[in-house]
Amino acid sequence: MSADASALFQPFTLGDLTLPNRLVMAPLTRNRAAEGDVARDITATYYAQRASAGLLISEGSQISHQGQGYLRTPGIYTPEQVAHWRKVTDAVHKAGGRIFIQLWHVGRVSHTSLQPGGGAPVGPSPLRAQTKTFLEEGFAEVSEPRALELSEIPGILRDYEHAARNAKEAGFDGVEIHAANGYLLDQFMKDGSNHRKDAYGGSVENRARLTIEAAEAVLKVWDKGRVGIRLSPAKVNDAADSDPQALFSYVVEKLDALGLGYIHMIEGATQGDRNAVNVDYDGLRRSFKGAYIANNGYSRDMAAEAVASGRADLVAFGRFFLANPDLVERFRLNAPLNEPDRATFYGGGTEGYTDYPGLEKAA
Ligand code: 8OZ
Repeated sequence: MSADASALFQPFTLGDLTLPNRLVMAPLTRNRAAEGDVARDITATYYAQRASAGLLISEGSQISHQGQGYLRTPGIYTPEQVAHWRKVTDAVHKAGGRIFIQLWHVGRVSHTSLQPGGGAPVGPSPLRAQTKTFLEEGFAEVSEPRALELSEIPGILRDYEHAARNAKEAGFDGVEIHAANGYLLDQFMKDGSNHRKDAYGGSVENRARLTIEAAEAVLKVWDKGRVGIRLSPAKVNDAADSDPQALFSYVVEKLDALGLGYIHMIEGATQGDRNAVNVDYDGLRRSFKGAYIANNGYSRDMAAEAVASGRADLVAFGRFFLANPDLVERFRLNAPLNEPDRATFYGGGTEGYTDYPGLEKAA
């Protein structure tokens, strides 16, 4: 017998939005954008199929050409990208859903072939990430980055603001700032990847500065209830911090002072061990007055327990939503789930994207 999961189907008030249930679709990179890094029509279908989620969070979408690190990820910095995203948000709204866009700058996790003018990717320090990216030829080592000049930082903040404005024009319901998983903002926050000696390096306050300023840039455009942020205190690749508890206690306190709508917490190692690093997530949650979205390896019953006990307001699911467009209904019925097909996660077309069957078809 499974646990009572009724807590997952109670509505939740996020700022001025009413979410019909506690299930969030996590941001998922799918590498299916068309020429110009615009969302395709199949992407509108894909998100609309999943519109019964309490909230959809889009795949990471680069805020600038420089912010791109993988082939065929969508952008949110050109008029064409805005126009194509508009088709996605219209389809989701028509299907009764709500969708936030995830604003992404990869920082050093990129390749010269994806960068403007074939230049080096940028990061806090000239330290190469121990990770791979995805190019036309398949997986490849990321390129050696160069350290951002202090004088370049205002331009990056303008890119966040510009992308946030575009997101509004594209019809999104809000934005999520990607400050997790070893990308630009996470690289600045963690002392393993940030060796700077200026106002953006050294102390916790300095390392957190870019993340807080990016949030402030987005808040020039959006009401605070419509802005969330994704964090991953645990080690991801080599963007690790020597004291994640101290770092993220400070970061969450500052985000709380800004009044953001939610923090979206990857508990433990991304796509890995939930207990990878000893971080007091409950403590971080308690120091934040907005909503708490829990993520990473939750089952239906774990999610129900987390929401019923008040440990989380919402729970985000990646692979379950990827493979089950009607995940909400399946959880309600405690029905079996489709298995995600790893071979079609990154790149391709409709296969493994819009062709996962709903319950009645599967039956
Ligand atoms: C998988 C492949 C490429 C990018 C993340 C945006 O980890 C990603 C990502 C995941 O946040």
